Amino acid sequence: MDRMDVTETIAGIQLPGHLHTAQSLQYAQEFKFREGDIVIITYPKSGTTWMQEILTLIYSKGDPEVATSVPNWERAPWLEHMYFKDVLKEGEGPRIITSHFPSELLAPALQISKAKVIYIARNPKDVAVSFYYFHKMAKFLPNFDSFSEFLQSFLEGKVSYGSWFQHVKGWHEQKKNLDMFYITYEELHKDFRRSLKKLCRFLGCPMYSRELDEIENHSRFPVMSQNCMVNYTLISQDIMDHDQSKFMRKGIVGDWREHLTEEQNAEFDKVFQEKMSDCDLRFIWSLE
Ligand code: PPS
Repeated sequence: MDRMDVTETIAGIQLPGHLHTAQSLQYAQEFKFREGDIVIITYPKSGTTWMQEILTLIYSKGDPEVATSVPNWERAPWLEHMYFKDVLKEGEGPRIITSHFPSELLAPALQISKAKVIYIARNPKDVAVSFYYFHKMAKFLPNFDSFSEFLQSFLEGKVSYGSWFQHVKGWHEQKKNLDMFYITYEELHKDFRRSLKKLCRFLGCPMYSRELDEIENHSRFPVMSQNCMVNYTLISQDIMDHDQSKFMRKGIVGDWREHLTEEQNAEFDKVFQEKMSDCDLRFIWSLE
């Protein structure tokens, strides 16, 4: 059977069978993290690829050689993907592992390890817009007839990878139990240099100013969007159709303003307030 048409389910969350199998999900749940591992955790479309690139560049001291010659899914593979076992590198430097799993599936294993966790959150209105376009281009995700239909499912948590609200709240609660660096996509935008320095301190990686310059330069959106090792143009058109939408689409904060109607925005705010009332996280909705 074509895995493009298969959906896997774990903990009530649906995941594309093109990337996940029952075995890969089992393997991910049993995975033993170890001291030195760095785990990037995100809800999709929150800045995963950006962070994969930043980490690659931190460990190469700003040299773009690896970032421009090895695909991101090999440098920082997704724990739950079916190819994970085969590509996880055992060599110099830390193992960099990525995951979209919610906290209930991964936090227990991380708590008994000394792995470092980097969680990136993005304001959910921009996540919804980015995810909608990703559904249009990624042929392994379900079709939605309109943005409004997608938005409804997103707010109800009835999309692939589950509820944004549960993901963000669940991981935020784990801050106290894990060696975690929590950052938002918007903070990276607002003050990249400051965010980068904080991240380097968390990782225990001192950097010279010229190395920070190189990292900043090579992880800028215009540079990354031309890098075929991160822009997914290496993937065939029948799996990711870049004519529908680019993977590196806009890379901005506040694009939701171009997409949500006043009614949709009011409905979003209502659901956000209800679901986040027990959480003190604050999001940046626009940089203007
Ligand atoms: S995925 O599919 O979960 O791995 O996607 P993810 O990488 O988390 O998110 C993709 C969005 O991140 C944007 N992006 C960036 N923004 C700013 N700067 C840089 N360097 C950058 N790299 C990726 C990418 O464009 C997607 O956002 P949208 O809003 O769709 O443009």
